[in-house]
Amino acid sequence: MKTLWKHCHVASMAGGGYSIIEDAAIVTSGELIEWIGPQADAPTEDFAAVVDLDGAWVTPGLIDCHTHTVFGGNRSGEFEQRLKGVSYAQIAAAGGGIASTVRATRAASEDELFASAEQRLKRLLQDGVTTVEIKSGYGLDLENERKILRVIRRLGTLMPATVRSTCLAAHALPPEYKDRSDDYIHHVCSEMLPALAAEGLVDAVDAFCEYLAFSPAQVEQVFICAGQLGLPVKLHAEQLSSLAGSSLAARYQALSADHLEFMTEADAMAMGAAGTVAVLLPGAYYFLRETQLPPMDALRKHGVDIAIATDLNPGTSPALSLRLMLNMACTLFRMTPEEALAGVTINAAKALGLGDTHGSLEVGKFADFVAWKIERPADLAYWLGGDLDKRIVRHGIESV
Ligand code: DI6
Ligand code: FE
Repeated sequence: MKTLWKHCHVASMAGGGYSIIEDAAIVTSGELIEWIGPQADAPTEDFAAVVDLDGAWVTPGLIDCHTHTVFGGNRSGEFEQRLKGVSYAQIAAAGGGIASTVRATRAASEDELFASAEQRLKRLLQDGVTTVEIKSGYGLDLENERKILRVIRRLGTLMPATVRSTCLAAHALPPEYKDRSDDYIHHVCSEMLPALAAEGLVDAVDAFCEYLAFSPAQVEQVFICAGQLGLPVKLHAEQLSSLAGSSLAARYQALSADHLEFMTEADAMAMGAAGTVAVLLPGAYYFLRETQLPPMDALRKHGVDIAIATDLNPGTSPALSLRLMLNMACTLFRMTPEEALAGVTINAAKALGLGDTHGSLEVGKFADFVAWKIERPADLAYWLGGDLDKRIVRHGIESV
């Protein structure tokens, strides 16, 4: 079935910039874009449907390429404690932090995890997201990592979104492996990843490379295991310190390295040469009141594609709006609105290995787009949150 979507302006994001088409039209055939260009040049044929977009600005559907959307409980109580002067260390010593989310996630049923994640995912989708990556990482044993990954697959089946799963078993040390991180990494590589990959639950593998998590040597074991399983890798790197995790990620042709506040120019050079995408997470930077900015000049100098994501998680980035991250990326990291929009479209697609099918409005790609009632594309980064008037189309079908 072919549809003509007319009377609009398009920021196609083809090639990484706005790539604007004024007075445009789009022809979709089934799930894909069949034609896009000036409306005056549009094919004239008997379309099954013609939709007047009333002068809206059309962008690719937004892509949130880094989330931890599936988890039990929440940590607003810790947020309040910290604002009353309780330190992270005191909270962790009392069993708070990631450990408390692990306990809540292990205690929750698959249905309970699905129900809570569904509500969070609905907020992201209402904001214009059509593709989302969701990580495991709060189970930290085979049974509970499997439970989270099964929920992620169910969300992809039941929600109007493309959902990609990332196994982040190497997120934190589970209590049963206290002071035995090498043994846990061995368990992740010898038992957990092979089983979860064999069950078709994993699209990519991630790890947390940090002094309070896992070392580059331990991360490298996870990367080698992922390679043996034919799975691409990503990495939480240089969030709190400089361990050259992002250079390690580049050496393994990682899809992305994420956070990156403490990365060096050498890391940026390695990522640029490897084509590893830099995923910046301004929500975590803001929520933690960090002061070390990612090296934007080095990233630009070495041609590193920059993506932006919510990092939706209960501890450091309880963010339910990808559009708000656009504003934070501009206001805090000094990205331009054009760079920021590329960060949640074509570059986010590349960070998920989906650059050939998603992230820009080009013939042959999926017809995932949002028609926004805005003055210009920069409005998407300008307005702080809020629910902009929009029409969302995913795989050629308008969401109701
Ligand atoms: N970096 C983060 O900021 C989160 N995980 C990670 O690797 C923290 C997750 C949490 O605090 O629950
Ligand atoms: Fe994260």
